[in-house]
Amino acid sequence: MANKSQAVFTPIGLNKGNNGKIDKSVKLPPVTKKKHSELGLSDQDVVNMYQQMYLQRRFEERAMQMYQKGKFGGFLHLYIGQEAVSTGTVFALNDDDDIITAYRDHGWGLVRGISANEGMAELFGKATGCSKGKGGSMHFAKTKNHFWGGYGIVGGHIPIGAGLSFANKYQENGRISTCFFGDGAVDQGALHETMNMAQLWKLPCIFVVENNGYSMGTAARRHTVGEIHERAKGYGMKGAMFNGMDALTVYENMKKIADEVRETSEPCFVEIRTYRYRGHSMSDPQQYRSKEELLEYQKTDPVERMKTYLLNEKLQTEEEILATQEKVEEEVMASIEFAENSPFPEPEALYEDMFSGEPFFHDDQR
Ligand SMILES: Cc1ncc(C[n+]2csc(CCOP(=O)(O)OP(=O)(O)O)c2C)c(N)n1
Ligand SMILES: [Mg+2]
Repeated sequence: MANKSQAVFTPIGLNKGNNGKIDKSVKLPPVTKKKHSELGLSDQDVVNMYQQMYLQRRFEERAMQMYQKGKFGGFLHLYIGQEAVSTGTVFALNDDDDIITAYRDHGWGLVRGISANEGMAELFGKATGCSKGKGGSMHFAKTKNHFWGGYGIVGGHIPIGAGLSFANKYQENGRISTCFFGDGAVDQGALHETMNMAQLWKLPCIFVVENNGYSMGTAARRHTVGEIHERAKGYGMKGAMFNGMDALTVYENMKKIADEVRETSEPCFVEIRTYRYRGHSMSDPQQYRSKEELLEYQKTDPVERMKTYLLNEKLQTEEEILATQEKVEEEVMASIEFAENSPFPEPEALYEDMFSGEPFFHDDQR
């Protein structure tokens, strides 16, 4: 029998009591050195990217306040810190490429065309929301814009992401699908079953792990073995890993990968390293990480970085940036008023949107 003193236990991993050393939960690789023009982005594209990221940030900061004021309940998982991933990706994809994600979905919805009004009303559970007030924070969706929404079961939507690319391949429409999920989903059986099938059937799908360092209160290095992006090898699948705190880096890599997946009709498995600044959800006291760690990552803030880029490259002046910020602020404040003044769904709405056609069983069962 092994000597008790040799037994190795998982460290508690609080990043506390380690002589002030900051043990980062995810190591960020370097960002791109290329300028936007070298990446094929216009000056206006970069201005738009900043505006989008700032909208995602302010929308969620206000949503958090509204939640704290008790304006709405349920779950609220904030994407703050991860905005470069959604923004860089959406600018890299075609507008009709499919996107599906997990429950941390507000940023994705906004950048894929859900208005601040539709988003805020959804949080408030109002009929004018993007999911008619029946989805809430975790279920933003706008299928018209090929945004298939947020899903609450960890890893549960991964087969659906592959299903979307199966449909695209079957219809030979030239579209690809992208399926985003957290580091907490990489060890779910659904991921492995899906990756096996996707590689076997050569589905044009990009599987993307947004590794934000934590799955609820458990650091990635404590819940998963090895390097996440290396899982691709087990399926003979192409893989990549890059920095997700810089929208230009995300754009550069996602554009290259999307072009290749479209061209070859073969899947790819990608790990994007990022960081969430807020707790897992609103009820998280964040005992599992130190303030110092959070501050370290905030130094690489994606929204601030883009603002600095605009200024350094002389794409906009301080005044112009301020004007953008004010415009966004008005949009977000107006969305709160819109949400408050909108009606709740009628009780009958419970029976709507359950089936793609008319429900057939009501009459049959009488
Ligand atoms: C199948 C399943 N198990 C457990 C949960 C509870 N749960 C909700 S979120 C979460 C953590 C997921 O973390 P990650 O995938 O890293 O996403 P993140 O919250 O970091 O965006 C867990 C375990 C769930 N929703 N579904
Ligand atoms: Mg995570």
